[in-house]
Amino acid sequence: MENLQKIDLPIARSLQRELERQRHTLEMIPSENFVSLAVLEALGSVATNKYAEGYPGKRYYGGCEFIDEIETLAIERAKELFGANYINVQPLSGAPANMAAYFGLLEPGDVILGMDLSHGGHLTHGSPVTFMSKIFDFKRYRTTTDGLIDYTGIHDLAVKFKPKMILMGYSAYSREIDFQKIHEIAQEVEAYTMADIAHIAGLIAAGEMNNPCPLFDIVTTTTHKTLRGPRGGMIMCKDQDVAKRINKAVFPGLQGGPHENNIAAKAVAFKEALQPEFKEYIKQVKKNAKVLEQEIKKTDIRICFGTTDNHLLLLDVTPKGISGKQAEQALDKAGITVNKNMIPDDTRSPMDPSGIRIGTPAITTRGMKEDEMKQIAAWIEQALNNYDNDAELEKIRNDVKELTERFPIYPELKY
Ligand code: DSN
Repeated sequence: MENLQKIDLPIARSLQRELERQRHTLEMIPSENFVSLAVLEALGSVATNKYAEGYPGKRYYGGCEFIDEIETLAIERAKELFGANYINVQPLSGAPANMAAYFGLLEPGDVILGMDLSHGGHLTHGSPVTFMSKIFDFKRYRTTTDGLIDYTGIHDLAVKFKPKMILMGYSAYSREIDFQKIHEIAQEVEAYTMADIAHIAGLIAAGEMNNPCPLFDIVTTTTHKTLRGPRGGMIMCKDQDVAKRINKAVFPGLQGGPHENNIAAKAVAFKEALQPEFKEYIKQVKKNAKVLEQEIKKTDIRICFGTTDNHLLLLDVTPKGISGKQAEQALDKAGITVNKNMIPDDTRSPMDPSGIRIGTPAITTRGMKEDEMKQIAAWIEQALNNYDNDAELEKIRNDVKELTERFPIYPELKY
């Protein structure tokens, strides 16, 4: 990266420090991952120079013949990966993808059923702090005390409010989803079905979780979490008329020129996800999450929703006498990166909630397996027990560093 060094040393230095941080800490935020060098190369490619408003074969700019090849490959590979009929790979990320879904199919004021934020829903699923909540009328459903999605509650809300859309898919929920049940409820009340599979897209692509694509009208996702691609979004549709409305909503409704370097990187990631090695990777992601669960169950930390069926765990750390923020800070000092998170019906604030969210996608990409998970769970327990003891946290940080050196990432890179 000599050019970067020559032109902009401060940025090169910050990038190098970020690279070192990624190398020497345990990245356990469940929505993060490490892309391959091939994905990075496509992201940093000349495709970033090209405007290509429109869709393959129907652009508003000349010179799009090779960009069309790239976008078409991304679409075809994603179709194969998810068994979806129609795909739009242009959304810039998950929130714009969800916005396009709402605007594509609904009118302002229409009712949408979405999961409550503290029960694992996403901000864009109707949190009152979002613009979308001012435009559409979100009714929020919850999980039961057993930690399962309250399907009966959803049915009751659907009959009562006659929503135009029922929305599944979560950011902090660790259980399997019964898409068939929701499909049936939606048919009864004549609502569109939408799934936001951002967190679990990689697990679905690998056949390790239920796939909504054959059943649901519309499926949105990001491409950078368990799917291990570049930061971006995507929308999948079952029927052509819905797909046409979605395409119009994405462009020209919400976005201008698509980021074609990003779309090239998505295509590369989809190709990688179609390989048998990716299925093995996802199986290990799940196994690792289970081992963490088994180890954490031996402590006084409470596992929300009872168990994990996917790549993440939502943990209530208040039995330790600390908040999620304190836990996040202590773990940061110990070299373990997580995020503070609300737990169901949290009585604390989002900036200082009761829980933390941990996940295995990134540490599994490094090659870590069951033995490392046992060690990591022990470090988490030790760090939370010593949240105010900097010397103890520093000791763990040194041990973490040693472990990460046995599982190197990006050895070829230097900024
Ligand atoms: N912000 C993402 C996450 O961390 O789960 C969801 O979009």
